[in-house]
Amino acid sequence: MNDTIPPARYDFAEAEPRWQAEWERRACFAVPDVPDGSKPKSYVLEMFPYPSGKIHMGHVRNYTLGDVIARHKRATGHLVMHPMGWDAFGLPAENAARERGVHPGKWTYDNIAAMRAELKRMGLSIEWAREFATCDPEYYGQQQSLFLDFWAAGLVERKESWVNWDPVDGTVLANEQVIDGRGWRSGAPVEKKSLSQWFLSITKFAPELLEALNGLDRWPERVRTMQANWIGRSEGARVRFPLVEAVDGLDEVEVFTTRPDTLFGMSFLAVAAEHPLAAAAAARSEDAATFVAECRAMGTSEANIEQAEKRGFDTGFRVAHPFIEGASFPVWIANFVLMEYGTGSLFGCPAHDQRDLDFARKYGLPVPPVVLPAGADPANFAVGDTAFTEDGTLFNSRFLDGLDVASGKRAAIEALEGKGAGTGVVNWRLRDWGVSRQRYWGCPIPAIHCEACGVVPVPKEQLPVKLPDDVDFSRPGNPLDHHPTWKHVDCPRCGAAARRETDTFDTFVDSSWYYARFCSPRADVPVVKAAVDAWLPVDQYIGGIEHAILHLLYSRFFARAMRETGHLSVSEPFAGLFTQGMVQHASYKGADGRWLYPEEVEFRDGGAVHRTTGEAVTTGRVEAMSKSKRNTIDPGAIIGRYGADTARWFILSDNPPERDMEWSENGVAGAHRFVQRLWRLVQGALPTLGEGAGFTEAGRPLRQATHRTIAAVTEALGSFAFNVAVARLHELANAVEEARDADPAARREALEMLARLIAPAMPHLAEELWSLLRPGSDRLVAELDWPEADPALLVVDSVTIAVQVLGKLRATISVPAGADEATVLAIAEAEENVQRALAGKTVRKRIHVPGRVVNFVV
Ligand code: ANZ
Ligand code: ZN
Repeated sequence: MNDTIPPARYDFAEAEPRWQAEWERRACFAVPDVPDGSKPKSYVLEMFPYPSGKIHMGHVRNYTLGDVIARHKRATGHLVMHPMGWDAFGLPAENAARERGVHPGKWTYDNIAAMRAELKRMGLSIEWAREFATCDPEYYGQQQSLFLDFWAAGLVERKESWVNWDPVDGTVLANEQVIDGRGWRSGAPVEKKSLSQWFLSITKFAPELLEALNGLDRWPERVRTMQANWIGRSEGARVRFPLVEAVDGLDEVEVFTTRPDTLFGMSFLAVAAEHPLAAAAAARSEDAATFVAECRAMGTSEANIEQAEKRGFDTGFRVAHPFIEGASFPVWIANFVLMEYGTGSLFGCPAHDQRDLDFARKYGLPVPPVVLPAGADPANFAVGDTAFTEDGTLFNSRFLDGLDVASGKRAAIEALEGKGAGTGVVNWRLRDWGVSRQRYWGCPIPAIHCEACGVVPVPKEQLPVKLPDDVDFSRPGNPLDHHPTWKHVDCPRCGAAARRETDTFDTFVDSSWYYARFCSPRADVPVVKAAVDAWLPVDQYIGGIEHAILHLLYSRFFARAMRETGHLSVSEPFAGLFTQGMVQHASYKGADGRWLYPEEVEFRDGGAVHRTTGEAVTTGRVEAMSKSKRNTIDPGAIIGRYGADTARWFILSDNPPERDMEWSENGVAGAHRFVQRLWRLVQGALPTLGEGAGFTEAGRPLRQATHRTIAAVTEALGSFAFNVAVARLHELANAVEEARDADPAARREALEMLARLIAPAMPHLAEELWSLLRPGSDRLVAELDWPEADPALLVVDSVTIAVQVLGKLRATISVPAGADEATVLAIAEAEENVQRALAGKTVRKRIHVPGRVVNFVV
C-alpha cells in the first residue's frame, strides 16, 4: 500500500521549468550547422522580436504558432532548425538614453535578458545556442563585410536625396516621425533637405522580384499582391514637351505617362517642387519661391502627399504639344507631383484622371474629354466631378479616333517614336533603398571620406567598425557626428587624415539577412556556404502582416544580392509564409476619460466598474491590444497564474491563426480547466491501466475515436487549422471519459495518444502525462515520432463485402460504407488471398455489386 496522497491538482509551476531543463539537458532541439542529409530538413522561423523590454500577446501568439509547427515537424522525422534572436538596433534605445540617461546598449541588453527569460518560460522548442542580437559586433561586423561585398559588386550607390529635416532637433526624421508636417518631438514644421545618402540598388532586381512572386505558392495571395503593387510595374511612355521659350538653358520637359492615348486631352503640365523648372520659377518670382518652400515643408512620404490638399502655382512658362501644332499649355508647380517618380513631372488630363480633375476644377483649367464611354454621345459628352477612367472609344484625338484605350496607347507611342517626341517605356514604382540614418544606435556604414581619394571602403581586416561606447546624448543630432575622436581616422588608401562615415544603417538592413546568419551564427564570415546551402530557404516563416511589404521585400532583395556576391545559392529566403492575426481585447475608459487596464476593471451586476473606486467604466470596442489604449494583458502574469501550456492552448483554440482573436478571461480559465482535467483523467485512470489482455471488441469504439483523432489532428496541424486540432482533442478527452467499459489497453492507448497529440501545443503537460503513463520510458515525448493512425480503425461504418475469383469466395473485406467502386476494387484486389488466386492471370472483368460482392473474372 502506498499512503502518499497524490496532489489533487497539476502543479504546472513546478513541472514546466523541470521539463524545460530536461529538454535543455538532452539538447532536444539542437541541430548541426551542416547536417549529414539523413533526414529531411525543416527551417521554422518566427519574425524575431524587437527587445522593447517585455513580451506581449502578439509575441505569444507568433511564437506559439511557430513552436507547434516546429514540434510537429520534428516528430514527423524532420531535422528542425528553430532559432531565436533580437532585432536590437533602433530608435527606442536612443530615446531611452535621452530620456533616462541609460546607455542604449545597456538598455537593449537588459531588455533582451528580461525577454529571453519570458520566452524561455513559454517552453518554446528553440535552439538557444544560435541566439544573437543584431547589435552584437560579431553580427553587425559581418553585416559590414556583406555591405563591402555588395559595394564591390556594384549594388551600392551614393545619391543626393530628400530627407525630412527637423530644424529644432537638428536631425533627420523618418517618415513615421513626421506627424501632420511636424517633428514628433520638437513639434517644429519639418523641412525637406537634400543630403548625400547611401543606397542599395534594389531596383536592379525589380523585374526579378516581381516575377518570382508567382513561384511563392506558399505565401498568402494578399502579401504577393501588396508586394507586386509596391514594385509597381507600369507600362507607358516618356513624352518630351518643347518649352515655348527656353528657361535657363532648358528647352523641353520630359514627362512619364501611363496614358499616352489621352495626349489630346491635355490641359496643363505639372512639375514637382524640386524640379529644375520650379527652381527657375522660384528664382524669378517671390510667390513661386514661397510656394516651393511650402511644398518642402510637407513630409516626403507618399502618404503625406496623398492626404494633403492639392495645390499648385502657375509658373507662366508654357510648353508646346507634340501633335497639336500651334497649341501651348501652362506649366504649373503642383504639390502632388513626386520628384522621385518617373521624371518628376506629368501632363495633366483632367477628363480621365481624378487627381488632375480636382486640380483643374480648383484652378479653372479646361477639361477636354477624349475617351468616350460606350453609348455616350460624342456631341455632348462632358465630365462633371468624376473623371472617366475606364475603357471607351477615343475621340477628339485625330489619328487615334475610334481606337480603344489599349490600341490608342500603342498607336500614340508609335507616333511619338516616329516623330522623335517620345518612347514607350516601362516604369517602376520601386525606388532604390536609402539605408543612411543619422543615428547612433545602428550598424556603422563602413566607409571613410578622404579629401583626396573620395569615398573609400573600410578594409575588411579593420572590421568591425564598432560603435564608440562613450557617447553624449545631451546634444541634439547624431552623437557619432559630434563624438570628439571616433570619426577622425586615416584614409586607408593614402594615409591622409580622413573622416569616418557617421551614418548608420536603416535597421531593416539588420533584419534582411538574419535568417541566413542563424545557419552559422558564430562564423567569422557572414555565412558559411555549406550551412546556408543545407538550411535555406526557411521552410516556414511566421509573422505579422505589417511586414508584408518592406521587411519581406528587403529580405528577398538581400537574398539576391547575397546570391550575386557568392554567399547564397537560393534567391528566395522564405519558401512558406504565414501571417497571423492580431490579439484583441476590449478597451475600457474611466469616468475621467482615461484608458484603463483590464485588471483595473471589475464586472458587478453586469456593469463594468473601476476595481478600487467603484466608478462606472465605459466598455469600448474589442480591438488590437495596444499600449495607448491600455487594453493589454501581460503574458508574464498569465503564465504565472495559469502556466505556459494554458496560455498556448488558449491562443490556439480561439480562432484560425490567420484571423484576429479575442483574448478573454473566460477563455483562458477554460483552457486551464482542460489542462487540469487531462491531468486528473490520467491520474484517475492509472490504477486501471494494468497491462491487460490486450485489445478486445469492447474497446473498438474508443480505439476508433483515438485513431480518427490522430488522423484529424495530423491533418489539422499540416494545414494551420490549429483550432480544429484543439477541438478534436477535446472530443477525444470526452470519449475517454465516457468509454468506461473499454478495455484497459484501449484506454491506455487513448490516453497515451492524447498526451502525444497535445505535445506541440502543450509540451510540458504532454511530458508530465507521458511520464505518468510510461514511468520507465527513456524517451521524452519531444523525442518520439508522431503517432500514425491505423487505417483499419479509420473506416467509418464499414460494410463487409465478399470477394470472389471466378465465383469462388477468396476473402471478405471491410470497406467504408458508400466507398466508390475504384476504392472497393482496390481494397479487394490488395487482399493476400485474392492476389494469390489472381497470380499469373489476366483479369478480364470486375463485377461489383455494391455492399455485397466483388467478383474477378479471369
Ligand atoms: C497622363 C495621364 C492621363 C495619366 C490620364 C493618368 C491618367 P502609375 O500608374 O502609378 O505609374 N505621374 C507621372 N509622374 C508622376 C509623378 N512624378 N508624381 C505624381 N504623378 C505622376 O501612375 C502614372 C501616372 O501618374 C502618369 O500617367 C501621370 O499621369 C502620373 F488619363 O499621365 B498620367
Ligand atoms: Zn585618401
